[in-house]
Amino acid sequence: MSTTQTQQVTPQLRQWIIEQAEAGHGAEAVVKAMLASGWQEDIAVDALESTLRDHLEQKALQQGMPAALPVPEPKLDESPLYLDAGDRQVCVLQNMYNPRVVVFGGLLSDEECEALIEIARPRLARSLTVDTQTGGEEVNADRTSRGMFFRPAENELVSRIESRIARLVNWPEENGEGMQILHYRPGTEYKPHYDYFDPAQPGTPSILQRGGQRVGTLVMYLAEPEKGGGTIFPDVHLEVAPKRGNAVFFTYERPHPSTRTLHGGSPVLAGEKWIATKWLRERRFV
Ligand code: PD2
Ligand code: ZN
Repeated sequence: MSTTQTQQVTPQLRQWIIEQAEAGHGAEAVVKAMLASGWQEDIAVDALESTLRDHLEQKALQQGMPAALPVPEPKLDESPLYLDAGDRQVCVLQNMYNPRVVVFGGLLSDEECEALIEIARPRLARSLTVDTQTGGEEVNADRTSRGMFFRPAENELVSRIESRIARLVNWPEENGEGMQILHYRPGTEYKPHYDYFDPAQPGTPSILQRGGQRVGTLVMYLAEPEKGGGTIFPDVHLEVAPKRGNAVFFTYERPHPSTRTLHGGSPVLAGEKWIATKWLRERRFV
């Protein structure tokens, strides 16, 4: 076949790809076999990725899992060291695919971190979590920090950071919940949890009316403790250091533990930890 013509991916080819994967052949071997049969590389790779993604999704639905949703995604396909976030170049320190976790360096300047803390400080109260029974808010023993929420675009600083985040992770600014600031003193923590809303809980439908599911979380470190206070992902034994100006970003394409996004703020042992959290929804947050 001439390489200028578009090669058509047939149902037979898709079936063959699934059979290869089920027989335990890795992606590289399958693409190599396709190239040897005359397939163009970009078409072979696309066919492999889309076929296996659709196949896995069908299996997930058959097993009763919630459907996968589109998620925010930084542009990391060519492994750049820096990403252009509009008004700032942000460093990519770590990139993990399962769970989907990216650690950013230098997302915020020291001045921005300090200014967020100073504006938030007089407005702090004991942190609440969403009560999934009712959709309201409650004090939770698993979350001993103090916190406050900014309204979306509440001031110039918050608005600037929200635009930067939207550009960094390619997700509409209007889908973001108001930024939350949390302050942890020694002994306080946020025990491991998922950030998505559990579809089985009775309060979830009313929460979802405000913009659908949460699909991503960005935790930005504003002040670093001397010891402790890392963000942990127990399923994969990952701990992200709470370094000022850095941030950990993770996404969850379905509200299900298979995303391996169980995470927590480990106890602060010395010093004070301040973070800003930005949760991203499927749709415009209202
Ligand atoms: O403070 C943290 O590291 C942390 C851990 C888990 C924050 C959140 N979750 C959150 O704000 O959702
Ligand atoms: Zn969380």
